[in-house]
Amino acid sequence: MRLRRFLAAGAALAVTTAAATLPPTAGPVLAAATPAASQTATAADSSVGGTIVHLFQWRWESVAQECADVLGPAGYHAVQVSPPQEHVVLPDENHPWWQDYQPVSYRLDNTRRGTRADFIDMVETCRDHGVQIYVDAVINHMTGTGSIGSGPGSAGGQFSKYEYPEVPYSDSDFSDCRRDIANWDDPDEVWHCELLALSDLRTSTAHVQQQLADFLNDMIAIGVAGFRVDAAKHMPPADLAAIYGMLDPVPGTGEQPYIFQEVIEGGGPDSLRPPAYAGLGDVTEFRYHRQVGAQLRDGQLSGALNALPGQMSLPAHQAVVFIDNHDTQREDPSISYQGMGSAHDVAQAFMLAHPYGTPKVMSSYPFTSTIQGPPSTGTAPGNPAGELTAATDCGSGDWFCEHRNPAVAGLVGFRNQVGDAPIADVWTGNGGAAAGFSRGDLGYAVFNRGGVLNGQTFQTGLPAGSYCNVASGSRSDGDGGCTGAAYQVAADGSFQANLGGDSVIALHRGETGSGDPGNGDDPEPPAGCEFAVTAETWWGQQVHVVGDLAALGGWQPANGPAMSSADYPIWRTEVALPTGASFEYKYIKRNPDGGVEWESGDNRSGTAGPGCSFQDNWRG
Ligand code: ARE
Ligand code: CA
Repeated sequence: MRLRRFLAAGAALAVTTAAATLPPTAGPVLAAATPAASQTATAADSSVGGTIVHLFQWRWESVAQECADVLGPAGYHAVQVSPPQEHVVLPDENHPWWQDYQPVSYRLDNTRRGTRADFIDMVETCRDHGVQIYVDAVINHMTGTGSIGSGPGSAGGQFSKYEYPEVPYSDSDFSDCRRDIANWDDPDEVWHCELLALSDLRTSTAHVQQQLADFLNDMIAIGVAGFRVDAAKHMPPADLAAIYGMLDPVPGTGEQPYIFQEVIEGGGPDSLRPPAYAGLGDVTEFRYHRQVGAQLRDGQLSGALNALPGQMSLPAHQAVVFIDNHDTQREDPSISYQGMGSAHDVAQAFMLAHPYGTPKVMSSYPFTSTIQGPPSTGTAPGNPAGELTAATDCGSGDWFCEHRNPAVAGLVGFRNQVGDAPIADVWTGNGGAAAGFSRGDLGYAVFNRGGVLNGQTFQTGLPAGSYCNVASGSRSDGDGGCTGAAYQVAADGSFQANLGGDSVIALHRGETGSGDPGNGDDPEPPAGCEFAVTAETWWGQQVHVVGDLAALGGWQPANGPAMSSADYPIWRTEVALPTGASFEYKYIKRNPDGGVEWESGDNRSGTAGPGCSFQDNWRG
């Protein structure tokens, strides 16, 4: 089934809004944007974009395959890909992922993710499957002072700091302030001094603007439909307006490219805050990660609901929201898939079901050091001498592929189905750890970050019928059935369910199907099993239970449910497991840097059933 998609209207609309606030140099932007804006004007209130997934560090051919196999069918709107231009190569640091953020030239010929031909094939394959490509555009700077001072870059280009003959840029194309930003409250420094010792482009000049526009237009001509503007906060809005004004419309759609800008809200003046950039395109809303993400992590679902939209810095139609991104999951692993396991799925599902902002799903790989490059077959991670492993092989453990998990992928379809229908029937329970809401009369979703809640009644706006739970891997399979659980909505719109720990139930009109709990099409309600282990830890360590069932992380340390230390030294959690299932498990201690300590000895074993409870002592 082809799912309904959103118009990517945010950028076009936002540019028009900028009319009043931009300096005169912004004239061309307006002129270019007016036709697109009028076509989409009716979308003003519903112009939040469709779901973006960040396939962090994936090879181009893996992205293409994923568009065909997973993203198109699931209803993802766009992929954010890692920077595609020639970059520095840092063998002495084992090729960290952040090589890509130090451009050497704007050639797409040879990055560790593939060739220009691979890139073109990706854009076309994804477009054929209804998925757009958004490029992470590094346009504030070139290379930094650090482990490498000169070329060649990944495509063989020569360079030294402030000299990039391939573009070409020379010394005068860089800002005069040749030192790190010291005063982060001073716009002049933030815009014109160096971020992380990276050579800062003089983005106010016609020459630099032309090189940047040529780079972006080269990708637009290939079919790239949008950009994440890296470090946008480090460029004056007027410079960005001039560059955006030089961009071509996207072939095929004729619309201006979708733009969202990375502006991390800090303590500085208004000119450095997200609203100052929102007139030019959408903006990353870091409060979502910091506040809503933290509340979802901490099981405060009602708090997360209450924060939206009032505690955000941007209106919904200008905000790009995310639970974590590639930077935050390294700086603050407590809100990331690696740190939270299945709880992160619940958090991303909540983001997708809620109408605030354009959601960006994170898809990442496990790491033990924050600079570690992507998985490769070489001796060092990300070593371009070895091929990056195929990211589509999600079962290998090299890549998390959290965007494929049913609670995430299923909720992308939910979001497409409910469109801009308003929130209604808000319910909170489980001491605030669970919350649910309707989206008009088109869908209903409920999220639980607390323990098992049996026999709960939920009020929806849905018509009576049998609905598949799209968050548990269930989809209409063409013959009118659900492949997994189904729930029966009564004539008054209510349904009854047992809510597992860290679980999501999402029902919508697009995925109805026969079968209800007990009709044979549906498994028995899950059993809430208690795990308790006495384990001494040092501050910062976190105990998880890991086992061979999916709900126990499938033996992947990063996916095993986290345990609570409220009764330290006894760590506890309750996990919903399939009734009757026999399983094996162990406890692990996870260190803040991602390192894992397994307990010794054989695997433990158990069977899930009513009242199941496992009391253990850590085996050191
Ligand atoms: C690396 C080394 C540096 C070295 C540099 C040059 O780590 O020590 O000086 O190379 O040799 C990424 C990595 C960096 C890496 C860089 C270049 O994260 O570690 O540097 O690539 O290879 C600010 C900016 C924001 C920026 C963050 C990181 O405002 O734009 O800092 N985020 C983007 C990307 C990053 C990327 C870059 C920019 C550079 O998402 O992945 O860096 O292209 C407060 C402030 C924020 C500030 C934040 C810093 O919240 O309000 O404005 O963000 O602190 O944490
Ligand atoms: Ca700058």
